[in-house]
Amino acid sequence: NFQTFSNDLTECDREPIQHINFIQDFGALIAVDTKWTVTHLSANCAEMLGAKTAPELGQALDQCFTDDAISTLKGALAKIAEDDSVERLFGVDLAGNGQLFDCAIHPTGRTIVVEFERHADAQFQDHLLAITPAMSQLSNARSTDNLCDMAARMVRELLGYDRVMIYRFHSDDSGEVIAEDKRDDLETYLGLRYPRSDIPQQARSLFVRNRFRIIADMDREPVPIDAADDHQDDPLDLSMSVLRSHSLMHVKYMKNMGVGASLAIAIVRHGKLWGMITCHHYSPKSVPYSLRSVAEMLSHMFSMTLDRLLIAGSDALRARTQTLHQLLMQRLADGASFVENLDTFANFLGDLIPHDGTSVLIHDEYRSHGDSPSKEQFLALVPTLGAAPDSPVLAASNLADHIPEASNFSDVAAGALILPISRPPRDYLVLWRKPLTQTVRWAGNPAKAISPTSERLEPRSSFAAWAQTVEGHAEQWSDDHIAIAESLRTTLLEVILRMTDEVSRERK
Ligand code: BLA
Repeated sequence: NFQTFSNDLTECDREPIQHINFIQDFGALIAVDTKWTVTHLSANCAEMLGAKTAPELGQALDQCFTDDAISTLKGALAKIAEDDSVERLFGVDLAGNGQLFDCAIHPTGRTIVVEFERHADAQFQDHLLAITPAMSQLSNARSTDNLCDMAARMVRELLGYDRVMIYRFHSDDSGEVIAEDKRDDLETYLGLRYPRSDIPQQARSLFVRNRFRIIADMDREPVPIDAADDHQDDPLDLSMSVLRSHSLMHVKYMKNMGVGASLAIAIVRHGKLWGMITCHHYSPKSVPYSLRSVAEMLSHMFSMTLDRLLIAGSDALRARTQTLHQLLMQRLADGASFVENLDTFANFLGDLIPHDGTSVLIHDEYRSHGDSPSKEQFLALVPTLGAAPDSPVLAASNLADHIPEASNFSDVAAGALILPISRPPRDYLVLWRKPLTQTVRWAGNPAKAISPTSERLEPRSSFAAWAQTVEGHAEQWSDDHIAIAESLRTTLLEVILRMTDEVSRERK
């Protein structure tokens, strides 16, 4: 039942994931204080560095790392000018024994965190060479769809995961798989929706700060981090860590999906999570740090291109709105009746604002198209609509929540964009949207039932949970679309006003 989900959620939202005191075993971690004395050590340091060279808690780090290595690390640290920056170094001989490591270094409070993993030397140059062609291809994307398809394909080609998806977040924080490239034999997740709760609030905030998350092996035991005696009480903040182990809830979710390894890259726009690139592999998989860095650069190019395309899209929409204004005014000048031209108008508007039906109530005459209420059903709303002061556009994804009479037809038209087009409000133009549950389908094997009572930590039940939260709701109207409707309403008001003048002149 729904209530249990929301209890789960608060639990999830509270889990202090930045203080998970474990790392994944494909690397090791050392933390030092401002004097470079070791305060924390992951239990696998000796294994990574060799027993002879591994540092101990309370020891000065320069007793086991060479002076060269220490000064390289200090140099990288000195470059950090902004919060949440992490410097990376490739191929550092930490202990002076010829063993090379790829390192990430960052400060947290008064502590410095050094993470290192074995250097993938042979392929390093190949990884660098992959950048330029990939970047230029991405930057040439023609549309957001094209960009997302291309990015999914490219990331899969580059990193070799079994499935790469591009997710987009909606304004209610639910998510949708909008592009996918995968192994042929896997069922598709394209079109899959999932509720906001699948990525709890604190995980989202952290994801905006630390935009690259890898899980190399879901089944691997995490490695604990030990603290020196005088640091037992202050847990290391691993917000910006590269190696941090993940929440067990999330790992369970992934395992339930059959996923053995994953990679997630946040796509941030205007400081908010716009979406993410998510990779699944059905067996363990780790990717060298250098290659991960290339993927990260690609994601920056993705974000920049996305920004350009979205701005261009808004501009184009505004230009088309302008054309519609002109068309309307011209038709009116030609003496055409607005009601008679409803079809043309609705078609044009439908191009600008996706919808499933239209209604127009004007001078008590009702006309409707597509998925829309009957005249009687619509007239039942009018007292409530008319009671509102001369109001701008009303956008509802669930009209019945605002006007109970709308529940009589919410199985046909659940969402409404209502434009009052006369003063005082008496005439209306309405765009309708069908309930989402009728337009969005579970993208996986339709033979498997969707049951909200099955295990929650699984995408199918996740989809069912999402379907439950949107019951009776249509797709939300976007800010761009609401703005178009607002501006069109002004033109329409003029049109209707003139028509009304004409009618009253005729009557005299
Ligand atoms: C994190 N959940 C995430 C992340 C993704 C998802 C992409 C961030 C990835 C990462 O840090 O590696 C969700 N991933 C999905 C979904 C699909 C996918 C939906 O591939 C579908 C195909 N998750 C839950 C529930 C809880 C939960 C019910 O579904 C809480 C009880 C928790 N998800 C959860 C937590 C994190 C997370 C805590 C952060 C993990 C961490 O950084 O430690």
